Parts: sequence; C-alpha cells; structure tokens
Amino acid sequence: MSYQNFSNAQMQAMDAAHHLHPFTDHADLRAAGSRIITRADGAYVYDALGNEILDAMAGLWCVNAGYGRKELVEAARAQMEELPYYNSFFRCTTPTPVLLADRLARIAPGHINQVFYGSSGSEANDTALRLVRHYWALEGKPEKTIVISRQWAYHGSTIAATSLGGMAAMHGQLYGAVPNIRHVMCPYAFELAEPGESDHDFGLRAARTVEDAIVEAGPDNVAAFIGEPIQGAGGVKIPPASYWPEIQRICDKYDVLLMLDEVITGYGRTGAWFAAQSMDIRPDTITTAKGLTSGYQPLSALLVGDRIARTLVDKGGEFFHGYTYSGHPVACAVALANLEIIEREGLIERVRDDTGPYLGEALSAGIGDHALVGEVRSFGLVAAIEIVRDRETRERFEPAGHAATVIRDHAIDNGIMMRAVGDTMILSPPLIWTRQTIDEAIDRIRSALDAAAKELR
Ligand code: PXG
Repeated sequence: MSYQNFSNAQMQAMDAAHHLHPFTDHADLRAAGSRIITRADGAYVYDALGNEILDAMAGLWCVNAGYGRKELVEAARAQMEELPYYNSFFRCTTPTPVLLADRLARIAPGHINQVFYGSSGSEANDTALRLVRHYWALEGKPEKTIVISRQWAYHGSTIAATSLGGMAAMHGQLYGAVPNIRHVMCPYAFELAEPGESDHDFGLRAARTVEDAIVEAGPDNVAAFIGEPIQGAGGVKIPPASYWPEIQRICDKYDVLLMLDEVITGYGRTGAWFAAQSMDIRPDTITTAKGLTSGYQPLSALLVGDRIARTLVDKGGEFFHGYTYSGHPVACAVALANLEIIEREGLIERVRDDTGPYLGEALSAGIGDHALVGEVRSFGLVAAIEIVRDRETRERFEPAGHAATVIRDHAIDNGIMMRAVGDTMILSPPLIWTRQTIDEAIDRIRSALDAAAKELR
C-alpha cells in the first residue's frame, strides 16, 4: 500500500487518530497537524505538500552522509537477500558485525578495540552504565557505583539513559530514577561564566565541579564520569578548550572511568572520526549511534576500551546483557558501506579543513551582528545561535523559549530546518554540505531572523 494513495490531510488525520509521537504535546500537535516528510535527496527533504527544505539538522543529528545514497540501499538489499537476520548469541554471529567491529577498532583511538552493539544510543548508554559498574564489581570494588553526569546532558530516553541525562523536565516524569547518579554544572560559558571570567578559567571551574562531586561522594564510591564532548540536545554547549584536559586529569587522579557519549559527535561531525581524537580525550567507553549508519538503519556501537574489555573477558564469566538486534546483519552492512562513503569522499577532512572553519566564519559574518543574536559558536559541523532581546545585557525574550520557536517556524517557512532548544537555535547538518550550501543556509537563517524580529518587537 503506497502513501501516494492518501492526501496530506488524510495522513494527518490518521496520524492524529493513532500515532503517539516522541517528545510531543499531542493536543498541540493535533490542533496544528503534522508535517509529513515524504522524500529526500542530498541535503534537502521534501514534505507531502511538495515544499523543499534544506535540512540543517541531518534528520536528527544523524544523516551524516546525506540523503539518497544508493550504495546504502544496495548494501541493505544485498544483505537482506542473503541473510536478513541471525543473532550473535549462543556462540554464533554473522559476517557484517564482525567486519564492522574490526573496522571500528581501526578508526577508534588506539586503546579502544572492542564493540558491543545495540539499536539506539539509549540502549548503548544502558549497556555502558551496566558495564562500568560491572567492571568495578569484577575488580573487587563493588562500592564504586556512582556516576557523575551534568545538567543539560542528553543520554537518551530509556529509564537508565534519562537518569544519566540532566534534563529536568525528563526527570520530572521519571517516577524513580536509577540510583547513584549525580549531576554537576555544565560548561556553558554564555550563561554561566562570571562577568570578566576568561573562557579558560570558566572551563577549569566547570571541570572542578566534577572533582568536588567525586571528593564529596568519596572516590572509592565513584565508578565513572559521563559526558558528551559537546552537549548536543542540551543546546550545543561547546566547552572551553581547558575543560576536557581538566576532566581527564581529575578522572585519572581519582581512578574514575571516563564515559564519552559521542552519539552526536561521532563519525566525522567534529572533523575527526571521534571528538575524542579532535579534543584529545582518552575515554574508557565511547557511546556511538546515529552517524554510524547515517540514520539509514537503527544501530548503536558502544566502543569499549582495553582496560574494561580485559577485565570483562578475563574475569567476567558471562555478561548477562544483550538485545535481539545486537549486531543486526543488515544494520551492520549499511554501517560498513556508510563508513566507506565517509572515508572515500574525505568528508571528515572536509569538515576539519574546509566546511567546519567556514561555517564558523560564515555564521559570524552573516548573522553575528543581527539584533536578535547574542552569540554564534560552532565546532566542526555543529553550531548554535543564542537568541537575545538585548545584545549588550544578553537579556532574553519572555516567556523562555518562545522567541526561538518563532524563529524556528520562520526558518521552516524560509526553507531551512533548524531546531530550537530553549532560546538557542542549533544546526547539525549533513557532512556533505559545501561552502555554497552554508551560504544558502545563512541567507535563509538571516531571512528567518528578520521576519521573527518584526513579529517579536
Ligand atoms: N546520547 C546522545 C548524546 C544523544 O544525542 C542519545 C544518546 C540517545 O540516542 P537514541 O538513539 O536512543 O535516541 C542521543 C539522542 C533532540 C534529540 O531533540 C536528540 C536525540 C534524540 C532525540 C531528540 O535534539 N539524541
């Protein structure tokens, strides 16, 4: 049955009648009607009404290789034909998760050589949490269970991933968090730096809240620190350069494991395979998903460092954990083809040497002086625009979040899909964007800001 037999209005009616969406106020959605995206090509998506929209969010931070990749379709088709599914339990596996594990071990930092698969970032973080606590139990330190995380962290939406995350609204609906997870401040200089405090000093101060939390809990009780190299869904909060080296020092000093969540930053977004490499961080685990398949299939890979893997293999016995789709052969086939595209087309080098730096320059030159813009910041191909009522005082519009939503709606009307987080606009485009695509994006954003300014004043 093809959707083409149905009008946009008919699909909206069925959607409203039967479909509960993620992170959605359903009364609000049903009054407005869903935007139904029907197809995509390259950097653009198209809705059921025929509108063309430049997708500055790469789907949901994931379509790194862009849309319309026939190679990925062919990889899935061929794998489905030969072997659509078999499991990796009971001393079995299939070829593609094996080849992918080998590939991932070669692109990951040198001390990371093992992979545990799931289907989503949330699942991978659930695995990571169990694994770090299990590691300490196997090492004879079962009291090391506390995990330090940060406000505004996003680690997914299962109960464990929400507990790890630092989203107050999500915690409000958790009805019982996973115990022994503590949250400290995030390195968000735009709002949290003191007047006159340098970026460098602010980065150190933010990192030292982790040290304070470890000391307060007692280092013998702390299993790990978890963090996104750049907090994505929390508003593209890019830490000062002093932050991660200080976190590394603190974790090393107190023998606390370092869990890096690279679900957004992995697979090229920061101009390296992983932000661990672009920011010189030495994690014990790296959570990855999204860009691993460019979103063409659901797949996550928890990359596990040698320290944890050695203990798990040598002392662990059976690890009672895994998913039906751990190492799904079709998803892994698509990931292999996707990594090949990223490598062959030099997308990572392009972000590092060309489009990443250019995005930063173009944002500053194109909208940095706009009356609604308090700051633009970027790292590789991820960026944020802070929306303010007053550029000098950084006063925000009331109510919180309203201005950014107005801008988001104008952005879509102007043919660019961006996301609003609180009063921050964020961009995380496909890595296939060129300088020309960036120029086109900035033009559309500027028009949206102009239209929003008229409405907001
Ligand atoms: N970690 C990070 C850093 C993420 O960004 C997850 C884990 C969870 O992945 P799954 O595959 O379980 O969704 C994510 C997901 C948003 C938004 O509104 C961001 C995500 C998911 C949904 C919405 O920006 N990131």
